[in-house]
Amino acid sequence: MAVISAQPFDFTYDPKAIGLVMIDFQRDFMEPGGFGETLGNDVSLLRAAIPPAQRLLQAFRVAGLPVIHTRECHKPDLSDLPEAKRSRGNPSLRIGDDGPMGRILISGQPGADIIPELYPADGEYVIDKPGKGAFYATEFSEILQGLGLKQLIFAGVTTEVCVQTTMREANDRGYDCLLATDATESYFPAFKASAIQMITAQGGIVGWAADVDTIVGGLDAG
Ligand code: TIU
Repeated sequence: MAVISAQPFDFTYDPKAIGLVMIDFQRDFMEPGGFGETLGNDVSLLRAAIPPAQRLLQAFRVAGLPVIHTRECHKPDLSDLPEAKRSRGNPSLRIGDDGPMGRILISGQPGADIIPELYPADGEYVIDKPGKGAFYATEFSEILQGLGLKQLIFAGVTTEVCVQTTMREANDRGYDCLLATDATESYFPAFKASAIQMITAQGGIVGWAADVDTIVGGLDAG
């Protein structure tokens, strides 16, 4: 077993059973004109996560370790979009409406794709998910089992929504989950800080947290 120094204590992992999960680094959340902005958010806040996420992704690629990307999006016919999700709140454009990057949060549209800075490489997994969590109504669980993974490193947006939801789902399924604190961002800095505290409190009730340089250093040593 190898070790990454983390909060609330060292994260121990099997170098043959660790994978990187990149949550929803999509244009719809990260760029103007997409879903995030229609909800009233300043999407520029998320961009700080890009350089650390690039370093983390590169480290996994160099090490030849598995990478799984997710995208929150819906089928063009909206058959996987609950009315409760479409009608929630008061966005300027709803899911499925036409926007400057194509239809909002719809599979195959430019806005639903991953930003060029973090675009998946050949051989990496890409999962389209209709919910906030990556396990609901997807093949994520089967992919993790097929790869034999036991420990997961998480990056992505937004910290307290899709990242935290997926970490909680993974934790309940028996995975050790480590959040890369500078490779995740929220539209609400206070929520990001609180999410990290919630995850690591009570002896790591949901998981662990460490910054990218520490994680990459731990991978190199492992
Ligand atoms: N709105 C918000 O903060 N997030 C989402 O709707 N989805 C994800 O976090 N991916």
